[in-house]
Amino acid sequence: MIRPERISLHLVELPLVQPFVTSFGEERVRRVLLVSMTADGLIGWGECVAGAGPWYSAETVDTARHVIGDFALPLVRGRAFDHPRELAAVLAPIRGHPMAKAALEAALWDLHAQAAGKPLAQVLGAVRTEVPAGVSVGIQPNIPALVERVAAFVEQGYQRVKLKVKPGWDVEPVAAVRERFPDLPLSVDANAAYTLDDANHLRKLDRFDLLMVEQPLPYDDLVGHARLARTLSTPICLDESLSSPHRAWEALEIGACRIINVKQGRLGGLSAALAVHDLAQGRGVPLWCGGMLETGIGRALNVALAALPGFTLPHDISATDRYYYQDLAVPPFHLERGFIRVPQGTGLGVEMDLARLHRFTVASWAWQL
Ligand code: OSB
Ligand code: MG
Repeated sequence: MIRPERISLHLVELPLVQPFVTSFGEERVRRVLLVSMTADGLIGWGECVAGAGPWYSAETVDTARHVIGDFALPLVRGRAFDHPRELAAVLAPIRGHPMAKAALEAALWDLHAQAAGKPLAQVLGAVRTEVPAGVSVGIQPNIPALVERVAAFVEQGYQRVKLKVKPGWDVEPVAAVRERFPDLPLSVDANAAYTLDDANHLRKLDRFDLLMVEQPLPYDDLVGHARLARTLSTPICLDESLSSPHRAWEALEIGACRIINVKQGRLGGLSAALAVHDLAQGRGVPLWCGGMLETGIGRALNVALAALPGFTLPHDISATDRYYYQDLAVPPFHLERGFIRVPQGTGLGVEMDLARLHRFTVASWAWQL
């Protein structure tokens, strides 16, 4: 039984090693909200994956703070939880805001696993001790710079490279990387930058033997993806469109995707991610764990999730030094022969470095429950 006693939010600004450019914008500093929850002498940590602006999805760091502080907290106050999966029902009166909800649920899972004296991965049902690492490469200033970046990641041992694409930065950069690395497991992610009118253009990607094309069309266009899927030989993977387990079910039912990018934040929490895992496993749909430039707290949670049996493709889970000079959590995640090791300590299995948290925090809030 977990009875949360105190919840704090920490707004942090952590400089990225490299600017990260996608079809929806450029990020140089990860502005990120962390949640700590205390119960019975333990501290659980959760990371909210919302971005600084509403570009990936409608949520932002500030909407998450508002929804957690003003609406979720009153619903949680005075409650005790036998299991973290109970939280979703408590927060159900709040429409939307999956990332805000997921951050609270994450802290509860950390507490739950710590109280059980087990690693989170084991509590979730992990079957792996390490997970295959992929890397997501942002849009670069020019093609030689891209090929050089990809070469450096391949050299480090990443098992799959995902290239961010957008109209005007697609066929040529992909062709250049494919020419240099004929056998590299390669995918592209458009972050919703195309429409169905671009179907003929997108078909040009079929010649590069890509593992998948991720979220080519707008987030709310499942039918468009199903139509596009009928004209592409490259499998479609959905990210932004899959905002809940039910949405994932709909997408599979109508043939809008053949592969699923699982992000617990986008889906509304780890319990929702587990539901998608079971749905996909039952249908033989391959899964991989996406990323949102998490700090070590969110990364530890993703690594634990990716250790489940249904996760069979390399993830957007990279080594800490690919994102941050100094992470908030210790120890950092390293690449070992192209894999990231699943933490074996209790709970998340990483420790928040409180001095660093303090150094990078720009605002904080706390509530006694
Ligand atoms: O679409 O997968 C995405 C980062 C921020 C927002 C959306 C996405 C991404 C990435 C980075 O691709 C994945 C990572 O954390 O390594
Ligand atoms: Mg994506």
